[in-house]
Amino acid sequence: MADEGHVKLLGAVVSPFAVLARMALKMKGVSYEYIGEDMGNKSELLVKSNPVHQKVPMLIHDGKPICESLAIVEFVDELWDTAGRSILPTEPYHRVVARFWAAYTDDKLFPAYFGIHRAATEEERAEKTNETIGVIRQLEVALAECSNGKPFFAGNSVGYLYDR
Ligand SMILES: N[C@@H](CCC(=O)N[C@@H](CS)C(=O)NCC(=O)O)C(=O)O
Ligand SMILES: *[C@@H]1O[C@H](CO)[C@@H](O)[C@H](O)[C@H]1NC(C)=O
Ligand SMILES: *[C@@H]1O[C@H](CO)[C@@H](O)[C@H](O)[C@H]1NC(C)=O
Repeated sequence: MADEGHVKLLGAVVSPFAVLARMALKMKGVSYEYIGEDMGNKSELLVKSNPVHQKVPMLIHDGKPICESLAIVEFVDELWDTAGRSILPTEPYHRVVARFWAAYTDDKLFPAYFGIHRAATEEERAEKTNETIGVIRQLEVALAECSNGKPFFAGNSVGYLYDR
C-alpha cells in the first residue's frame, strides 16, 4: 500500500474538472480533505499554491500542488497503483488513444458546450449548439470504436474517459 501522505483537494461545486479529480480519488479509495473554493473569492491556499492559474481542481499531496485535472487523474492513478484498479488503460496504444480523446474533449467539447451558455445572441447560441452536437456525434463514433460495443470507453467499467 502506497503511503497516502496528506491529501487535500481544492474544488468548486461548479467545476466539472474538479469532479474528475474527485472521481479518480474515489476510484482509488484515497481519503482526502476536500476544500470547496469560492471562485469569486479564492483562498490564500489556492492563490499561493498556483499563482499562475489559480484554478481548481488542485491536488495537494504532502504539501506539493498538482494542477490540471487530467494530470491529477494520471498522478492519482500512478501513485495509488496498488489499489487494484487502473484508470488509464494499461496497453500503450490504448493509453495514447484515451489521451487523444481526452484532449479532443478539452479542446472541442468544452469550448462548444460552454459557448452555448456564454452566447450573447440567439444566433450565436444556435451556432454553438450545432457545434456541440457535431462534437458529440464524433465522440459517439469514437465510443463505438473504443468500447467494442460496451457501455464505456474503457469497456465494461468507468475509466480515464469517463465523462470527458
Ligand atoms: N484545464 C483545467 C481547467 C480547470 C478550470 O478551468 N477550472 C475553473 C473552474 S471550472 C477555474 O478554476 N477557474 C478559475 C479561474 O479561471 O480563475 C483542468 O482541466 O483542470
Ligand atoms: C473572502 O474570503 C475571506 C476568507 O475566507 C473572508 O474573510 C472575506 O470576508 C471574503 N470576502 C468576500 C468579499 O466575500
Ligand atoms: C450546423 O452545422 C451543419 C454542419 O455540421 C450546417 O450544415 C448547418 O448550417 C449548421 N447550422 C447552424 C445554425 O450553424
